Amino acid sequence: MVSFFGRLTHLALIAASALAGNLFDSEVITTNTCTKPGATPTVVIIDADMDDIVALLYLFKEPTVNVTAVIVDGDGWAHLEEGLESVLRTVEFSGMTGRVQVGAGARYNMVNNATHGHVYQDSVPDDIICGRNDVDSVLHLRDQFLFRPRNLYNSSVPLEEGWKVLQKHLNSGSTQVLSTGTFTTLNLLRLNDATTFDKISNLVVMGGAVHAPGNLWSVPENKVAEFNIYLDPQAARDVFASSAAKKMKLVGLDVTDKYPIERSYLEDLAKATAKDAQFVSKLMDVTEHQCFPDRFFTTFHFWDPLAAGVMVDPSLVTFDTANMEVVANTPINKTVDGWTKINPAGAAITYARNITQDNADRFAAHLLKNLNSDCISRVPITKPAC
Ligand SMILES: [Ca+2]
Repeated sequence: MVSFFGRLTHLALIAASALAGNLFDSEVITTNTCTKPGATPTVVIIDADMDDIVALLYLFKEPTVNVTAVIVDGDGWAHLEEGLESVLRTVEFSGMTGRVQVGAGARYNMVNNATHGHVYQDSVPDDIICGRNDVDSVLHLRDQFLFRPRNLYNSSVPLEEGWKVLQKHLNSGSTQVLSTGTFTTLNLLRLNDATTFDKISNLVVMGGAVHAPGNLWSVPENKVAEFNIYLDPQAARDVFASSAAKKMKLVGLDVTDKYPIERSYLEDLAKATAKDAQFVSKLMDVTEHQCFPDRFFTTFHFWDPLAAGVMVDPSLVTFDTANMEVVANTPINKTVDGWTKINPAGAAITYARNITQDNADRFAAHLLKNLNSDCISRVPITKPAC
């Protein structure tokens, strides 16, 4: 455990690199005209890590996607209430307040729900630099979304339960789902209302490692699992084996590992004029220098934004299909649980197998184009003189 003094040191270190100033020096009226008629209504399920926020900023400016709801699960990289606060602010920052419903997903995965334990969820360290406590506030950059810190979660009406929000939106026509967090909310809907769950027409998931090695750096005995699957492997196992299997496209480490971020890209982000791009530029600056010093370009990837990009344009990647299962043992077996394992007895799952450099460049350009689009206007509120 890190001492309180150590914790302060972490915060100071991160805050020191975030002294680039606020994005706004006054209150603003934000108007989003990005979504075009005919855009596909879509529900997004996230765990409010920093790349989830980048994916949301990208999608809120994507003309072909109409995000109607965002559900935050609290068994991933941010605590539930803090993740919800981050998303509520991101929605406001993007001018989507009143157009996007935010749902309060699960606090615990399927194993921990009854006991309030920490099995699997303890793979996300709380108290290290850029651990859960820092992700909670989007690496302490959240208060720069707007001039003043807000407290939207505590001041808003109670949020509806995540799986019920998913249920409602599937029943009102939003049948495309992007999942960039755990599988808990998806599985809760499957358990509570299989008929509505079956209405999902396109499920794009950032998750899994079919041929690539896993990425559980905090669980060194496990070399095969990817975080989103490992954090609730029982839920993932059951969704993979369900009616959703034939509608699912996995965008996992097999392709995200092949899409490195380049220095020149960060330089282009830093030169961008839209506030959204400037925010992501600051976020990447902190991520590079505080979270992954000396190894950012080999370790950090735009995992969730790429999955969002593949939902927008599936031609970015080549797909393959394999029969697979998600390994989830009782009692748990940390060395293999969460593995998206090829198994002839498993369901046929479509997964992104490869991405060419040309297509990686094409997505990088599209991500920057969206983030730097001027389709969100922010007009300062002029206050009457006293
Ligand atoms: Ca995520």
